[in-house]
This record gives sequence, structure tokens and C-alpha cells, in this order.
Amino acid sequence: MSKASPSIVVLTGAGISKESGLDTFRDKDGIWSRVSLEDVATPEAFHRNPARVQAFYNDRRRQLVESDVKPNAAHEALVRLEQAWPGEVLVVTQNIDDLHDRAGQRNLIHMHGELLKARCEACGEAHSWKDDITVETACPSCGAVGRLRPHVVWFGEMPFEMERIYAALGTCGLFISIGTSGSVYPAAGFVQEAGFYGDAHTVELNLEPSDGSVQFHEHLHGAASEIVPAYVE
Ligand code: BJW
Repeated sequence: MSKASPSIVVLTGAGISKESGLDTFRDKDGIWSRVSLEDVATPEAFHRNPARVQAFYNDRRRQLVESDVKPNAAHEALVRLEQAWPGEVLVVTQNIDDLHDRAGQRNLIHMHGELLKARCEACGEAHSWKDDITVETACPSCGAVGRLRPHVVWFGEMPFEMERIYAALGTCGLFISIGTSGSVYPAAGFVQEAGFYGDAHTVELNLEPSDGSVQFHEHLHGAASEIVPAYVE
């Protein structure tokens, strides 16, 4: 890493996709105001009532595939940052939507999984998946019936690629957090990892101060589609 072009880690959350038409979780009109996370976002919920959990993710998958949801100015600004910055830019998203992918982000980690993938609990294989999943759906690779689950990370499960994320946090020069309430770990601890244990300058770009706001060196509050392009360009 050169001093002139330090590597950058960007953490994104549901707030970056809000202006694309996708709901956040903990805002007043958010997903958790309509459904209880204990009913749909834990492994216990899935084993208790798989049809209920599949229906929740089927609805969200259909919205992503069939509606006119598309990347907004904030997703696009991060792609331009990746293309223009001489050092490495790694985007770590908590979002399971595919808006960073569709915008063209290349160095991207979906730490909480991907809505457009299904994973088989029998053989462990993950497949691209755009259709509904039901309790009768068979796995394309091993043929097991009723063992497909959304390829997402529920409470109590280990997020993906943590080793690679912590390595990047420990060496980055700039950490930017966008559109996340900072209430879910381990992502909520990344600011400390980068700014306290690492040596990064840390910036929060969010509609309002997040739960961990005081831990950031710098803050910019407003809608992501305005403040992200303004900050990165
Ligand atoms: C805007 C905006 C605009 C609005 N512009 N901004 C007790 C029991 C069980 C577990 C635990 C426990 N205590 C602690 C835990 C750990 C647990 C946890 O953190 N719980 C807390 C609730 C306390 N975490 C886990 O279980 C995680 N796994 C884990 O810890 O493994 C062990 C481990 C140990 C050590 C190292 C590594 C691992 C797994 C967490 C999985 C989270 N899963 C979900 C759902 C699945 C995916 C899905 O269905 O989509 O992921 S929960 C949900 O929250 C989703 C999100 O990714 C995640 C974060 O939400 P996010 O993105 O921050 O959204 P919001 O709504 O909270 O915030 C939006 C923000 O945007 C707001 O601030 C707005 O103001 C802002 N905003 N419009 C800019 N236009």
C-alpha cells in the first residue's frame, strides 16, 4: 500500500439501496416493522417453519427480479471510485440484493449472502436462483428435495469471507461506512477494527448518526444518492 493511494474498504448496508426502492430493516417503515426477525431470519425459524421463511425470501427475490429496482447514484459512484483510484477499493456489503453487482462493482464481498442464490443443505452447493423456492424444490446438483435454502446469513450464522475482510480492514488507509445502522455484528465492529486496531481514517455516510457514530473520525449525513457521489468525487 502506498501512502499516496492507500487502500479503501467500503462497508454498505440497506440505506444505500433505499433510494432504489428496497426497504431498510430498522427504519420506521422497515422490514422488521412488518415481520419479526425471529420468524424469518434465524436457522431455528427455518427449521420450525420453512414455508414461512421461503415465502419471505420469495417475495423479496421477486421484487428484485421483476420490479424496476436498479442501482442508484450511490452504487454508481462507488464503481467510478474503484475504476479511478490507483489503490485497491474493496466493497463489503451486508446487502443481499445485487445492485452493486449490476452497477459493475468488481472487488465485492457479499458478507450476508446473496438473494439470487440458493444453497443446498444436503450437498452444500450454491446455485444462481431467480425463481421461488418451495419445500418441494429439488437441488439441481444432488437431487435432494426440500433441502434448498436462501444463500443468506441469518442471526447466529457466520458471515462469509471474514478472514479476507479482517485482513483488508487491518491494512486499509480509509474506511467508509454507508447506509448502515451499525447494530449488527460483526459488521458493526469494522470501524473499530480499521480505525483503532488498524490506522485508517474512518468516515460515516448515513442519513442520520448510526449506533456507532461516535467511533468515526468524520461524518456526512444525508441521502446516499447525494452524499456518496459528493464524498468520493
Ligand atoms: C439511509 C437511507 C438513505 C436509510 N441514504 N442512509 C444474541 C443472539 C444471537 C446473536 C447475537 C446476539 N448478540 C449478538 C449477536 C450477534 C448477531 C448480532 O449482531 N445481533 C445484534 C442484533 C445484537 N450477529 C450475528 O448473529 C451474525 N453472525 C455472527 O455474529 O457470527 C459469529 C461471528 C463472531 C465473530 C466474528 C464473525 C462472526 C450474523 C448477522 C446476520 C444478519 N442477517 C440479516 C438478515 C439476513 C439477510 C437478509 O434477509 O437481508 O442481515 S439481519 C439484517 O441486518 C440484514 C442486514 O444486512 C443487517 C444490517 O442492517 P443494515 O444494513 O444496517 O440496515 P438497517 O435497517 O439497520 O439500517 C439502515 C441505515 O440506513 C439506517 O441507519 C438509516 O438511517 C440509513 N438510511 N435511508 C443513506 N437514503
